[in-house]
Amino acid sequence: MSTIDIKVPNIGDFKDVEIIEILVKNGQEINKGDSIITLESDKSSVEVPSDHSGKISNINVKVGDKVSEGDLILKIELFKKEDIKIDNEEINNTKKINEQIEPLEKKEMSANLQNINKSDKLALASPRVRKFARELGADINRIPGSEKFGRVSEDDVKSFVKLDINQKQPSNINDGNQKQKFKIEYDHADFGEIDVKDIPRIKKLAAPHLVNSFNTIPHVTHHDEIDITEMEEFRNSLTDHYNGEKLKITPLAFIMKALVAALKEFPSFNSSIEDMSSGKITFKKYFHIGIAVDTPNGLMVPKIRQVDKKNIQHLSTELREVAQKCRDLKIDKKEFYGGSMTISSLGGIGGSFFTPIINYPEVAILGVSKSNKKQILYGDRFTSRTILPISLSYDHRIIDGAEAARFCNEIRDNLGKNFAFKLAI
Ligand code: CAO
Repeated sequence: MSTIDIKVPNIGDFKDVEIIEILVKNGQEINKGDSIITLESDKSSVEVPSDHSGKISNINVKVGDKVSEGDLILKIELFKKEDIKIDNEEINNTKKINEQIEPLEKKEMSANLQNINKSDKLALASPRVRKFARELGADINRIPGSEKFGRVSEDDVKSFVKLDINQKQPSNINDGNQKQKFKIEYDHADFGEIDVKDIPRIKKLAAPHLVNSFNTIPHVTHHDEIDITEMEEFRNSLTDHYNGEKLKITPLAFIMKALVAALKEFPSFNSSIEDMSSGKITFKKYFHIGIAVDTPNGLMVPKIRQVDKKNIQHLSTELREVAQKCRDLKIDKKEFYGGSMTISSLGGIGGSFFTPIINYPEVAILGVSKSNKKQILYGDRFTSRTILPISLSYDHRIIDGAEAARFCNEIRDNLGKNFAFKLAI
């Protein structure tokens, strides 16, 4: 079986442009002309088609990579001649069937929604329609296409979004599309010079998730202060066994460990609720902690896996590497899924206390602010201690205030009086 390279063709002005979608998977069979990736420049986006039919054997690029003409996209194993014949017959049959089908009625679309949600099919759609769906926060692969070969049109996107909102959201809840509801009655430019820019893509993608979390979960935020004097003395005393140099370990590694020890005592914080009406809650037995990472493209929340099984130094190094991957847009999408609870740390920047938004469908998030030295009454005299402000936002549907306060006490003890014991686990 012969293998062939599929490279970026000559596509006009598109040089060193970002890949925003990979439309195929390893092992997938594709036909000549099928779209394989979407590129997006500052001005527009374009789908790159395959110039051969065959089975994909190796995808050489990932979302976020920048490519130009001639760069290798993927390799495909060419079909044998008989396969091509069968393939063409199938296409002809599909064509005939599709030509007879009327565009789907709304009712049918609603029923199909359920099936399509479960499948992992990749949608056929033009770059303009894909962009439109992205702007509305809709996953194009979940939208039933009413055109030939199931191609998704702009009207399909509109119907899907309307149905999705009607099915999932009570009518009195803000769907994030406030533009029509609260249109301002003046123009900013009337008051001085202004500059209107595009909202970065990652912020646009995150927006519906934040709005959904804020609107769905009744948040309460519990603030506390933790005395981490001994923890900080210990952290600053750590040296490399081999060269005797000071180890650079982030306080966040200790906080992750303390959080996981608390999650073991309070399993309801390591749970997820996707749909309250189902009456079900999922308890997770793993400890993958999400860390909010500030990047030039917007906030990302990758997971640090199996925090319970890793030591402080390992966690610190892994966190640094994962944060860098996010900033370089080299992180795989699946690293954003499957978390226990999230930590949002502004400790390296500043401030004391904030109200973090829960990373839906998780049920709590720990906000960490900058530790400071404070004079406090310690025993019977004032002394200087290092104090860490924390802010725990929790889902009040499932967690009561008293439980949240106890959970914070547990974190406090794990970073304070119990910390040597807990870290040894
Ligand atoms: N108190 C005091 N100092 C702290 C601290 C804290 N709580 N946490 C970290 N620091 C110190 C670190 O020790 C480091 O000091 P040195 O340079 O002297 O070693 C410095 O602050 C910088 O830390 P950092 O922020 O670069 O690294 P980190 O490991 O602490 O955090 C990460 C990593 C990815 C969480 C961070 O870089 C980041 O992106 N933070 C922003 C997250 C965010 O935006 N959250 C808000 C989301 S809205 O909910």
